[in-house]
Parts: sequence; C-alpha cells; structure tokens
Amino acid sequence: MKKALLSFTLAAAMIAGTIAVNPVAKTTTAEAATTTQVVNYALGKDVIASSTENADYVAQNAVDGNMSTRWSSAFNDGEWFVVDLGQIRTVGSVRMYWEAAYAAEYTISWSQDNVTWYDAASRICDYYSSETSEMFYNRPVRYIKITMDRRGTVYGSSLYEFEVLGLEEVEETTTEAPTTEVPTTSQPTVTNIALNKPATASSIEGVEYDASKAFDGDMNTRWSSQFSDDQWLTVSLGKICHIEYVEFQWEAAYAAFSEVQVSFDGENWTSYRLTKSHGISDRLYVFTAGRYVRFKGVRRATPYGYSIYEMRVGGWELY
Ligand SMILES: [Ca+2]
Ligand SMILES: [Ca+2]
Repeated sequence: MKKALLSFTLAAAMIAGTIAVNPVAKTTTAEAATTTQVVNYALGKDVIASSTENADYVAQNAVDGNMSTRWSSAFNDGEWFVVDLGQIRTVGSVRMYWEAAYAAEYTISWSQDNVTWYDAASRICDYYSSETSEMFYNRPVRYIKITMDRRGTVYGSSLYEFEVLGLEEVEETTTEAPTTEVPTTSQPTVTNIALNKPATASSIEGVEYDASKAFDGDMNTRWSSQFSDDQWLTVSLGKICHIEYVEFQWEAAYAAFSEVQVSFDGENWTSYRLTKSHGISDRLYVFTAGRYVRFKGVRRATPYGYSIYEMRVGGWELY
C-alpha cells in the first residue's frame, strides 16, 4: 500500500461518516506506527459528464467533498459521469449520495485506460435512497463511470457526491491530537440480525421446510420452495436496521440469479442483484437501512425450487 498522509484524505474519511468499507484497523508496532484509513480517491479529481442541467450543477460538484453542491444531468435517461482517479488505485467500493432526483436504474463500470470498459455493478432502485454503494473488491482501477440507465423522476439524475473509496496505510501523526483519527467506536459490531426473526415465504416444499428454517441458526434445517422461479423469502427484522450484507448458505438447489430486496414498510422495495451464483454460499454487500429483507428468486440453478439452509443479515439495529 502506498503511503500518503494528506489532510484532505482525513477530511474525506470524515465526510464518509460511518466507515462501511472495512472496520478501521490500527497497528501498534513500536516505531513508525501506521493506521489504516479510508481514502476517497475521487475527491477533487477530473470529471466528465454527458450533460449538466445548467451551470450551477457542473460535474465537479460531485467530487468536491461538499454535500450541499451537486451535479445534475439533463432530463434524459442514459446520462453518465466519469471520474479519472489520475492513476490506478485499489478500489474497495464506490458510494453515491443522491439528491431527490435519483436514478431508478444505474450501471457502474470501470477502466484502466479509458478505452476498454467493464461493468462492475447494475442496480435497480425501486424507490429513493439517499445513498447507495457498490463493492469493487479491491480492483485496480483508474476510471469509474456511472450511467443513469433510467431516471427515478421526471428530472435528470443528480448526485451530491460520488466517492471512490479505498484503504491506505498511513503513518500515525504524533503531533496532532488523536481526534484526527477515524473513530473506531462509531461502527457497532456486525451480527446476524435476522437470527430467529419472523419469516414468511411464497411457498414451501413441505411442512418441514418452512420459512423459519432459514433463520434458526441451524445448518441442518432449511427452507425449500416449490419448483418455480418466482419464489421469495422475507424476514422481518423488527426494527429499522443498518444492513451491511445479506448472506446465503445454499442447499444444492440454489438460485443462479436472484435479488436481495430491502424495505422499510414491507411494500416498497429496493433491489440489489445477485448474479451468477455458483452455490454453496454467497454474500452480497448492500450498505443500506431497512426493516424487511427479502430473497427474491429470479432463476433457479436446478429443476427443484430454492433451498436455503441459512439466510443471514449482517448489520445492527438503529431504532
Ligand atoms: Ca458536492
Ligand atoms: Ca437452518
């Protein structure tokens, strides 16, 4: 990891608020102690957008670290925004802070040379969220693009901030007060908040495979649906929770394609795609909040139904 201790990286980490990429680790070696911090590589970097609504909403506003300025596109679907990190960086995730004019569907893609592009994530947002994140799993990346495939409103698409986050080791400063460190106590412990919570399902294969079996903490019991693609399994967390990830422990009858859906009210859902599963287990990071979490099958991997030993929701209760 490269060493860089610049005050603006600290500022970026603070702006990022609760650090969602990884818990901050701190080493305590004798001399030259280092600490790992979240860095926003997009901050102040060059950006290009397909359009702007007007001169008040230029693309640079989305990488200025200021949550009261924003980029807003022309009122079309398909508008896009590219940030050039200036050099290849190891990217953990990207995070979008949305104005009310959000994108109902968007695609995040990346490139090392601004010529060959790869898709990293596509998301359907059934309703508004103030922020969304996509995992990059420490890919080496220089250019990152967001394409607003479909608008959520009649306006354009508007971002307060577009953050490209990575972890860097930095030398600890001895001359400054410890308050400059990213607070490690701000992030509660992630536990399985779905454990033994009430669950419902679209169907069951038989009475021994009811919905509760996917949330009982027992890897010998499982939920299993009837044999069709369009099946779902919902757990009610009881409280509004921060949700880091949703994890599936699949029986042999797994879902090749599925969606994780999150809702505050059990009626309006935000969807996160889980594509190309190979079974055994999957973990999808969502970094969002909600009270209900739903597995929604899209396509089965076998002629049988969907069967889940355990569906775990990593997070913590908010209120
Ligand atoms: Ca801004
Ligand atoms: Ca079980």
